[in-house]
Amino acid sequence: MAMQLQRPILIGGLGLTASLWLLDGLGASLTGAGDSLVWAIALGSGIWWLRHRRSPSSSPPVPATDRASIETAVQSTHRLLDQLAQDGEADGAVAERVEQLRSRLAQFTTDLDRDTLQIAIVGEAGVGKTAIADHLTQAWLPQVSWPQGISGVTWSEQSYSDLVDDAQAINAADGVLWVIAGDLTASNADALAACLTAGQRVILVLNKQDQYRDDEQALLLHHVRQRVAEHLPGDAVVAIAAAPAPRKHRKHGADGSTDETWQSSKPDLSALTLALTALVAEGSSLVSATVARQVQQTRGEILAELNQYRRQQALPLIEQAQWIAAAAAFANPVPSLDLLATAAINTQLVVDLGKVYHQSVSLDQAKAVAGTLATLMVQMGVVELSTQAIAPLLKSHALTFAAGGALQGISAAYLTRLAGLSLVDYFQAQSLTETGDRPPFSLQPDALKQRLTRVFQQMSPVGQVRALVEQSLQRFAPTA
Ligand SMILES: Nc1nc2c(ncn2[C@@H]2O[C@H](COP(=O)(O)OP(=O)(O)O)[C@@H](O)[C@H]2O)c(=O)[nH]1
Ligand SMILES: [Mg+2]
Repeated sequence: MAMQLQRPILIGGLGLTASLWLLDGLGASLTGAGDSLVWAIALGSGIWWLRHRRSPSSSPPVPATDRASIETAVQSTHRLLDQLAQDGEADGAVAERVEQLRSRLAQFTTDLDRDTLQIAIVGEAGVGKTAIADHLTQAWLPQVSWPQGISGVTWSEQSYSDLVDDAQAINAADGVLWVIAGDLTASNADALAACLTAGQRVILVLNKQDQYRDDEQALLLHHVRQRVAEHLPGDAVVAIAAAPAPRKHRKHGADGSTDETWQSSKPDLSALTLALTALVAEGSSLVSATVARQVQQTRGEILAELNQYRRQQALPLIEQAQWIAAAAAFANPVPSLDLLATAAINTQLVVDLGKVYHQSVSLDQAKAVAGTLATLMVQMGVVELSTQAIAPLLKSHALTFAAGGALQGISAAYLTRLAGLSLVDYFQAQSLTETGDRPPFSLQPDALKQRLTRVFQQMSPVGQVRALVEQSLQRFAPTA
């Protein structure tokens, strides 16, 4: 199979065909200097895609924390919730969830007047969380002078895995004591960074310092401070010993005998209490920052649920259109593959998907969207690339029916699905703005191209293409 590089090549697309060749052992047919360059690019783009896909999505900015901003955010989150309630009207589970989220939102407003600070003590098992809480309760709490509006502190001990399982619990804390007993592990560092970028106030506590020699202690503290310097000032990283182990003392007698005794060592939490006192002095502003974060997090949850719910409504529409396009191309193979792009994108699908996202798209607008999608697909070389991906999978299928029709039918299904999922992405971004308002539909070719590129990358892995081929063959292969 010779590769034709006539059209601008989409990054990731070559990765797709290359990985399919690899899988089906067709790479052997590639020879010559030109081809090895293609291979290098193909593999490179595939790797680029993998990396790109793994990079975390940019985190939202830390929200404003004054009362007025928080109340505005709560209002707009209620409006977003209205949309979820409206869409899921007929769905009991959605209605129940909406009520749950409503009462959570109402609670946030009351929470603004909370006068007890909540401090989470987070860390792996055995790092000394309980020892720290006990010591602070006994030795520090009684002598704190509380700022205005605050009258106490409650501790909550959180295991490290709570962070992953229950972000809400950690998010509810006004301050976090993040406890480690050695160097910061990679997974610990990731979770800590997530906590900090969410705007959480953290004191990083290096406990069990009695287990190190003085010079090691200094080195470790310096090292950890450097690692988190981007997020945390030096005085928010403290070294302590909450419950130091007893030390062995040897006394040498005049007669040459030795006498060993165990002496208890005093806990040293002075660096921690200093940092904690400074944190607590910030008073009620810590509480409002927490509420602002919680509102933002809830908003994100609602948005995700709304999008998921709408996607559930959209997918059957796409599948229906996909099989209609496939059946038509099976029965009547079009001569040029480029035409597939035009044939595959159904204007009715554009209108119907618009409805799911509360966007009223006129038939003329739908035609324009379909036309733009088709042009983009041809320009991006998606049509050839997908056909090149599908063809070898068909060959390996020892099926006797006409390969031409099958190839075009499956390509039509693939392209319709690609177009449909890109539209879902596009409508999703268009229909939800920060204020919760619904802007009228407008066609933005650049944004559409971005979505198309992304969805094409997502649909490229060989497993995905293979699944579609299997599904198509099951539907359309003549049964013996
Ligand atoms: N050597 C030493 N041991 C400590 C220190 N802090 C706590 N420990 C011990 O570590 C063990 C676990 O402590 P604990 O507070 O229960 O940890 P948690 O699981 O994080 O709550 C206990 O045996 C503590 O006595 C410390 O500073 N130095
Ligand atoms: Mg404990």
